[in-house]
Amino acid sequence: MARHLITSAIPYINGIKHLGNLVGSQLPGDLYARYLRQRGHEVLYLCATDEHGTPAELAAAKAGKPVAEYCAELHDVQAEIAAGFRLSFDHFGRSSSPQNHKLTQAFAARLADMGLIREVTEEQVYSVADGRFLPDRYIEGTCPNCGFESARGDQCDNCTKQLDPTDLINPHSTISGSTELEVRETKHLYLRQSELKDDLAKWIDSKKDWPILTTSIAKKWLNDGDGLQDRGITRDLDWGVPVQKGEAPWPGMEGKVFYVWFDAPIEYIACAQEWQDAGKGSDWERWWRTDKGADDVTYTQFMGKDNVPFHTLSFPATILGSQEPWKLVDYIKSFNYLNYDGGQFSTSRGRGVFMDQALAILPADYWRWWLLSHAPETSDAEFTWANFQTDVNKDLADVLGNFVSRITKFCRSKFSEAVPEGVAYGAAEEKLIADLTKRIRAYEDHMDAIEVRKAAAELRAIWVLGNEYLQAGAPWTTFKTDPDTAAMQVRLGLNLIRLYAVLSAPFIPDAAAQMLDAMQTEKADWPADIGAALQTLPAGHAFTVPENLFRKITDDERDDWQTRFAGTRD
Ligand code: B3M
Ligand code: ZN
Repeated sequence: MARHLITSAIPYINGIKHLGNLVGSQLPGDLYARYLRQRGHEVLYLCATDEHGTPAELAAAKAGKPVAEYCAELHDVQAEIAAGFRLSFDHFGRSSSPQNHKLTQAFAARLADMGLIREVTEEQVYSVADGRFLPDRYIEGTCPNCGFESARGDQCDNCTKQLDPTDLINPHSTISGSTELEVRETKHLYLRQSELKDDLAKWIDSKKDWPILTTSIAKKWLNDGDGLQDRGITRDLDWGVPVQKGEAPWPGMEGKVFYVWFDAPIEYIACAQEWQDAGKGSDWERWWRTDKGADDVTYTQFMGKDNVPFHTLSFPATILGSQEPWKLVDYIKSFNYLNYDGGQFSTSRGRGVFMDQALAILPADYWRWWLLSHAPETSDAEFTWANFQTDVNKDLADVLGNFVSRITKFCRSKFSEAVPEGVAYGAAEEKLIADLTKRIRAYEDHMDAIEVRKAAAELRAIWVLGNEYLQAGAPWTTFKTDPDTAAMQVRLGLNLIRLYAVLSAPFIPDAAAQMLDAMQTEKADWPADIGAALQTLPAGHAFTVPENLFRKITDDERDDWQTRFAGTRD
């Protein structure tokens, strides 16, 4: 029994995430958490909404709501959708929580005490009418490059040129529309990451087992120099964690907040406090403080590749710089991108399938299975409706669903809705048990190594073994001449359904629960001895025939969905 802390990158609050976001962080985190719990480990699986920063403010403004209200609402929306996908977070927190405010301010104070924060005076655009400094994207004007009239202070959306606010022609504030803008001096806090470069390099070098995707990004940023420049950790925004030195004011920093990427990873820790404060657990420090027992914890993070620099360099810099006994991550599982039908998912253009839409058209398991079995691990992957239809129909309906339905229906019609006895398992069954054992051990190895696609392929192969056994044993034929052997084959098949439920639960939890339910058993312990596992349901044990475990996706549905999700949501 080991203890596992697991976090998935915390999704931005500004809207519902698409399937590409889901498969790169939350879904594989959930897969791993479910698997480890089933194996008997103690797991704390945390996620939250990432609620600060300009995107949150902008989205709230667009929705015409105060930002706090907007975030509270969207948090609940995201929590409900996560539940719909059966994401088994022990807590789904909020980076805007009081716990995170306090902890973020405490980290900043500590880093300042360690001499790792310096104050930098910068020039920034100030809006007299709004009475505030404006972040780059709150300034719009005409692009000096292409003449586009709504170019933002950081970039022109028309010609993609990176801009400085002072490059814009006729700049104005997007808050008030005012053109009364001045360049004024303002102070910001910088985290002296460069001081920590050697410590970080040593730490990253010690991680021999990390995925290449993770270490290659980490090392690129570490060695290019870019990644480890001192980093501004404050912003001129209203919404965020107010810049304070712990509980004390920070002179000169009035009205500023911490940069969203400073407080967001700290939420991984604060989330454990929220979990405890919500009455869901106790002793959060046991998970996070190496002086309070977290030495025994294995900590695994899940994220898309764009988040890797922040988790391999920035957040570890916060932790290492504090010289306090916080738990550092042990393993970072990162993912490439999932593309959508010949292009990219696009939140702004509503291109692709978003989490709420996915659940509205099919149950969570269909998505979970397809997404996980096509997880973009070694390269980017692509979602196409044709592939989704083919694979879901084949794997879930033809292979797993068909196996369950054939055995249960055959038993009901030829015997009864109870496990028949028949003869003892013979040579064919021993062979099947040996094949299953080999594959199940390989499946465990892939799951332990978080090789998601390989694990899915192995699970599929485990399902196929059952169908091959049935095909070869053909109980419907055997029954005519040797009903006792047919009965034994069916007994094995029914036990195999139970075993499949146990093994498949991390991928398709609802179908697995339905299968266990149909087999009228709660015996779901992970199989040690496969032969013994296939004797779990004794002769006479009652079961029911599960209705519609999986249905097939029709060609009409496929075509309809393809058109429906091609773009421009709303
Ligand atoms: N919210 C980016 C993202 O959702 C960011 C992750 C924060 S993890 C601390 O991709
Ligand atoms: Zn332009």
